[in-house]
This record gives sequence, C-alpha cells and structure tokens, in this order.
Amino acid sequence: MRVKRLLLLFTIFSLLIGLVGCSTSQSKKEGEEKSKDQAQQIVLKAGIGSSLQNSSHGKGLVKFQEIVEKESNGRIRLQIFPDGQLGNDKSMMEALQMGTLDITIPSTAPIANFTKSFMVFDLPYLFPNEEVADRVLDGPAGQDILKTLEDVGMVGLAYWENGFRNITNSKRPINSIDDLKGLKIRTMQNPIHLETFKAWGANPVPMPFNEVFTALEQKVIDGQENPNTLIYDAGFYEAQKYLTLSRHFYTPFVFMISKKTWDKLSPADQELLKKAAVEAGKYQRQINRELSEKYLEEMKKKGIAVNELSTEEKQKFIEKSRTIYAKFENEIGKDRLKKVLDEIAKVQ
Ligand code: TK8
Repeated sequence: MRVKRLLLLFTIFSLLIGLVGCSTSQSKKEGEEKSKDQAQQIVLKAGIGSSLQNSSHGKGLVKFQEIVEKESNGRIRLQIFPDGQLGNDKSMMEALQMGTLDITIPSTAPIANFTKSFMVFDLPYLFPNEEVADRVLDGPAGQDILKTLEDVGMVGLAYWENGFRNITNSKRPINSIDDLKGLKIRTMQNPIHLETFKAWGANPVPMPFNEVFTALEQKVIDGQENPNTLIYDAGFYEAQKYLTLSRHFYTPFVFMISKKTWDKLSPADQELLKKAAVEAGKYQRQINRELSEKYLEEMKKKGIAVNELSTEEKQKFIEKSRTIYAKFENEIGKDRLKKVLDEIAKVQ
C-alpha cells in the first residue's frame, strides 16, 4: 500500500515538473519571439511644413501612415510632426542627412540647396497641366532625377503634388506684368524663382515658408506665391487682398527618407515604404486638386479679390521667362533639360 502511495506521489510530482518545464520553455519561446519582434519594431519620425487638418500634404502623410502600419501589422509606426514644428524644408532635409529625422516631404525648389538636378522643375511655365506633370514625373526623366538624391544623403521615394503656384499681394490686382513692378514678393529659396520674378519686374525676397505669414502681416513683404491649398492652409489670404491665378510654376513635393535610415531597413521594408509612398502620393494628388478648387471658393467668400491673367498677358510672362531657360540651362544640365522637354512633348 505504502509503495503504491509513493508511486502515485512520484507520478504526480514528475507530471508537475514536466508542466512547469514546458510552460517555462513556452514562455521563453514567446519571450524570444516578443523580444525579436520588439527588436524589429520601427518608429519613423516624419516632419512637414503644412498642417494635418487642411493640407493635402498632411492628409497624404496620414494616408502613408495608415498604409505602412496596416501592411506591417503595426511593426512599423510613424511619429508625425506637422506645421513646421521641426523646421523648414531646408533644415528638415539637413536633419535627414544627419539621420536625426527619418522622413520629410519638401517642395523641389529648396532641394537646389543640396543638388541642382531638381532645378529643372522650378522653370516657369514648364508643365501645361497636372496630367502632363504626373506622367513626366512618374516617367523615366522624373525617376532618374529622383535617384540623384542618394548622392546627398536622402532617398527619394515618390513625387507628390504641391501644385501650380499663384500670386497673392496686398497692394493691387495683377492684371498685367507691369502690375508686378516693384512689388516685394516672397519666393522660395531657389535661384530660378528669384531670377524669374526679377525678370518679371518684381522685387523678390527669398524666405523659408514658416516665416511668410508674419512677414505678410507686418508688411515686410507685399505678397507671396503658392498653390491655392497652401495659401488657404497657411492662412496667407487673411493678410492679402488680391489673388492672381498665374499658375506660373508647377511645384512637385518629393517624399524622401534619410539614407542613414533607409540603409538600416530590410529590402522587404524598403519595398513596403516605397509602395506606400507611391500609393499615398496618388491619393494626395487627387485630394490636392479637389482642395485647390474648394479652397479657392472659400477664399473668394472670405473677401480676397481673385483674377485670372488674360491669354495675352500670360504670354508676356511666358516670353519674359524664355531668358530664364537660357540663363539656367547649363546649371540644370542641357541633357537633363532636353530629356524633360522631350518627355513633355511626347506625353502632351
Ligand atoms: C511647405 C513648403 C511650401 C512651399 C513654400 O513645407 O515654401 O512656399 O510651397 O509648400 O514646401
């Protein structure tokens, strides 16, 4: 009897050891899985100059965030810093070079501070409309230019749309090129934009985006030029009386990631981010075009006087712009300029 009881106790004891051992190895395995998974947790910091609520810039970045977090099952997450909290386009690109910021989406114009290859897109009256712009930017010429960012510590993933730029000012309606004479117009920090407004008779003032509103309010400058969505999002219309639909430049945004960040990612994660940037970009372009019309009507209701340049007057702007193409073709690269102009001619 005593032997039986001892055998029973021994059986129960060895079963308990087995169970504890099993759960330990199970929890150890789960722990390893978890720590491996946590080890792969990626948090990307992204900074832009516009708001999240009103701008297509911000809405596009939120769409990118949704796609990435869904496709990675939450393993890759974004921390978004809008409204120029982390600086302006130029300083945020410098942060990408240093690896202290992972993602930013600047206009092409300030990229000229790092590489000249995007300057072709800053030429006045280059693209006739958004459709041609999309096809050239997403085609061989645009994609080749995107690749040049890797030489300066950034990786370009996709073109998004800032859009066709219009002129606002607080002095007078701009019905002809002569009306620009002497007006202090803020431009982006880009030599082509500066020289173009000089050629049109204005007095251009290069300035980072996040300083423009105060400068308009304090009358340090008379006007600025931006697409409708940005004029509305940044509240510039509140400090301006006139909006002239000149559509003188088409500005792409460039979705870019720090090369230091990019090189640490697996090929699969690189592919995931690239696809998300392209998909979110198509959404952002569409939203931008809808908001451009919507915000134009909103600004008219709020009292800004809107006028379009007549075909004849626009021709004067275009004629004056030809000197700019000649002046900058060497800096842009004659082959690069020819390739873009040939692609435009092909897709028209
Ligand atoms: C926003 C800027 C802005 C640009 C400018 O970060 O600076 O006027 O049009 O969109 O990139």
